[in-house]
Amino acid sequence: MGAASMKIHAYAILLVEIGFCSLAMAASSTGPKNMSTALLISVDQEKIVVPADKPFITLSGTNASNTIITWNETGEIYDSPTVSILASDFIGKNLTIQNPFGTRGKAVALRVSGDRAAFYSCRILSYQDTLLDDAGRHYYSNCYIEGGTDFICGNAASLFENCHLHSISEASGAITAQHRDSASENTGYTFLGCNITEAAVKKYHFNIRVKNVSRLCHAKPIVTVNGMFPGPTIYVREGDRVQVNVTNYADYNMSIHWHGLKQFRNGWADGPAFITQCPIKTGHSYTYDFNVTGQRGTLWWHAHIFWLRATVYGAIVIMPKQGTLYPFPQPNLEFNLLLGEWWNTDVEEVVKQGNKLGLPPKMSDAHTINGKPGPLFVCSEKYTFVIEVEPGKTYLLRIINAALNDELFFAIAGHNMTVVEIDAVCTKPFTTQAILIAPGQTTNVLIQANQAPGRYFMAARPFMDAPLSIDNRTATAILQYKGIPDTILPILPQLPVPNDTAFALGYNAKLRSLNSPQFPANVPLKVDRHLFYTIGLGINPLSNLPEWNPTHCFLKQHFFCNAPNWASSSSLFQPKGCIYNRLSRPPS
Ligand SMILES: *[C@@H]1O[C@H](CO)[C@@H](O)[C@H](O)[C@H]1NC(C)=O
Ligand SMILES: *[C@@H]1O[C@H](CO)[C@@H](O)[C@H](O)[C@H]1NC(C)=O
Ligand SMILES: *[C@@H]1O[C@H](CO)[C@@H](O)[C@H](O)[C@H]1NC(C)=O
Ligand SMILES: *[C@@H]1O[C@H](CO)[C@@H](O)[C@H](O)[C@H]1NC(C)=O
Ligand SMILES: *[C@@H]1O[C@H](CO)[C@@H](O)[C@H](O)[C@H]1NC(C)=O
Ligand SMILES: *[C@@H]1O[C@H](CO)[C@@H](O)[C@H](O)[C@H]1NC(C)=O
Ligand SMILES: *[C@@H]1O[C@H](CO)[C@@H](O)[C@H](O)[C@H]1NC(C)=O
Ligand SMILES: *[C@@H]1O[C@H](CO)[C@@H](O)[C@H](O)[C@H]1NC(C)=O
Ligand SMILES: *[C@@H]1O[C@H](CO)[C@@H](O)[C@H](O)[C@H]1NC(C)=O
Ligand SMILES: *[C@@H]1O[C@H](CO)[C@@H](O)[C@H](O)[C@H]1NC(C)=O
Ligand SMILES: *[C@@H]1O[C@H](CO)[C@@H](O)[C@H](O)[C@H]1NC(C)=O
Ligand SMILES: CC(=O)N[C@H]1CO[C@H](CO)[C@@H](O)[C@@H]1O
Repeated sequence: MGAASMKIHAYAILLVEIGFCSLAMAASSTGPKNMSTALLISVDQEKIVVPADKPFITLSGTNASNTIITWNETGEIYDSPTVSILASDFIGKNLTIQNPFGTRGKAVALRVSGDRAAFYSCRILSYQDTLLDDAGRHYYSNCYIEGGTDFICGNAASLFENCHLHSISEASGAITAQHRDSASENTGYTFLGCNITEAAVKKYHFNIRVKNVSRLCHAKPIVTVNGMFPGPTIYVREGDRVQVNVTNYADYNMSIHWHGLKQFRNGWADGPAFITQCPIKTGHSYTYDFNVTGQRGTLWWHAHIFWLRATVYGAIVIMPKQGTLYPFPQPNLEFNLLLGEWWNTDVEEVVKQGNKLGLPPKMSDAHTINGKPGPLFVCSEKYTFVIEVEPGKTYLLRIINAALNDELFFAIAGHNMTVVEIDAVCTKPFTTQAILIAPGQTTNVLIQANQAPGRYFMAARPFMDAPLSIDNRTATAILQYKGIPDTILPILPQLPVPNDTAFALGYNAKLRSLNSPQFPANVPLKVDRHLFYTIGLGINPLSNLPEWNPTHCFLKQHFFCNAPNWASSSSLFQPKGCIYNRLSRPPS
């Protein structure tokens, strides 16, 4: 029978024989008018339509696991359904209805457009627009509905009771897309006692592309992932497997590092170019494949070659395992805040220039919050990042320091923060007016929208207590209470002064792992072997090493000292008798 679609022509006892394509329909003209129960055993390669003039039909399988109606088609939502119910008073029982087309387009499995339809113990499977719950009043009981995006859509008025909604989204696809036009329409979806679960394999596509971006009145081409700056967020759950297919369309060879993620016996997915892998050449792809094991919280990813991480970075959000709550008050909503740095000129040129002179690279032209410097900078007002909050609610901010070099203070005017997690490790919560965050570090804080509704600046500025010039201007974003007009001037927070060493030490001293029964700090207590390392950092000219012979300071280059012979603690910057190894030789 193949491509033919099957219409139900009469009140019928529908007898579907076991086996492919053999479909016998016994019309029962003598059967009771309102009762038409089909015993459906298996339908493969058939589309089923119950037309509008055939109400009171029941399709019933013995067991949804082996009563499968399947049809593979993509296209407009009214064309592709495997099963279309246009009649009223339809009942479906113990059926699997699926459209296996996959991820690349709309593919409806079940369309329900008749009034008073009910489905019991059914499985409805596809990816996009799985269940077109189109029009009428419907009831779904104990059904399993699977899809990737908008997988329950339409404008019906439906009750889903004790159903299981399973997302197989490859990124962050919506479960429902109810599309009533106005709030006065009496349609909508109600979910009662339903579960939501998601696939354990999360797939992402990262396309490395060059894009022109403008900040501080300067436009320049930057390297991005999927044209986004910052790049896309990786959402996973603890225990998930992640596959990120990185395809490089830029003129740089490239690799991506999953910062802070534990790669147990899986070094080839870690990302540092020339260390665990060859960089991905222009025009090539590489799929990073890793499991998220024993970690939950915020981490991030970034390019791991040259200085491309200046623009190639994004957040990794690891949710706790299904059914597990955060070990702190559940936030109403959460936001990612990625702190970064912007140079008006090409970042690779900045590094090359610095190396040529034996100097640290030229300082950045601005710090940024989610790629934006904020309205205290030229040409930046309309690009400011804003989060909208509602009074009385709790928010989780996932703060990531993606700046290349600077430790940053961060604060929100009028609002305290409760630190609950650092680098995907839960901490003993403490409240603070400002945080300090090192490059590469992440910090999760809770905030309460408990102040007079208004607009408040969130601000970041470096901490630097050595006599070095740094980009010390303040990047800002705005925390805005709902309904407050954009014309209200925000209030700036009081950040610690740039050389506030006391604040920095005091803040770091407060960091303690949560160490609860649920999130224990599993520190090995038995030491097998003691190792003693010292690390020195030289800022003085080293005349005995002529190959470098720098006349300026060395800070920001790395020197390891493997024969410790410190004269005294006061000579912190003058380790004597050491052998220096330059770790990060700049690309020549
Ligand atoms: C058929 O169903 C309709 C609507 O529920 C009802 O009014 C009618 O009495 C039923 N007829 C029979 C024969 O059951
Ligand atoms: C349904 O069918 C599946 C697969 O054949 C079988 O494993 C399961 O036990 C059946 N369930 C019931 C309740 O018969
Ligand atoms: C569905 O059809 C598409 C072509 O339209 C094909 O690429 C795909 O492999 C088919 N999927 C299955 C599961 O048959
Ligand atoms: C929801 O999940 C719980 C716990 O995993 C399970 O006991 C329950 O049967 C599930 N309910 C549905 C409707 O899937
Ligand atoms: C960026 O802008 C320059 C000059 O306007 C243009 O030549 C170039 O093609 C643009 N690049 C991209 C990737 O859009
Ligand atoms: C990764 O994506 C590229 C470009 O879309 C594709 O050619 C390649 O087959 C993909 N690799 C894998 C392993 O899916
Ligand atoms: C990329 O790597 C290849 C060899 O692996 C090299 O030939 C090429 O010059 C590199 N491209 C850039 C832009 O560095
Ligand atoms: C991830 O876990 C799955 C399931 O346990 C396993 O099959 C796979 O090999 C693991 N992958 C890696 C990269 O460890
Ligand atoms: C913030 O914390 C400080 C110190 O604990 C406290 O004095 C202040 O009242 C708090 N402010 C708000 C808005 O909760
Ligand atoms: C910021 O740095 C400049 C020099 O780069 C210095 O003149 C200025 O005083 C600094 N501002 C603050 C607040 O430290
Ligand atoms: C911090 O900087 C200010 C000037 O910017 C200076 O007056 C003060 O002495 C510095 N404090 C410390 C502890 O270095
Ligand atoms: C085998 C199976 O899943 N049977 C189900 C058929 O549907 C009824 C509800 O209508 C369930 O109670 C059965 O468990």
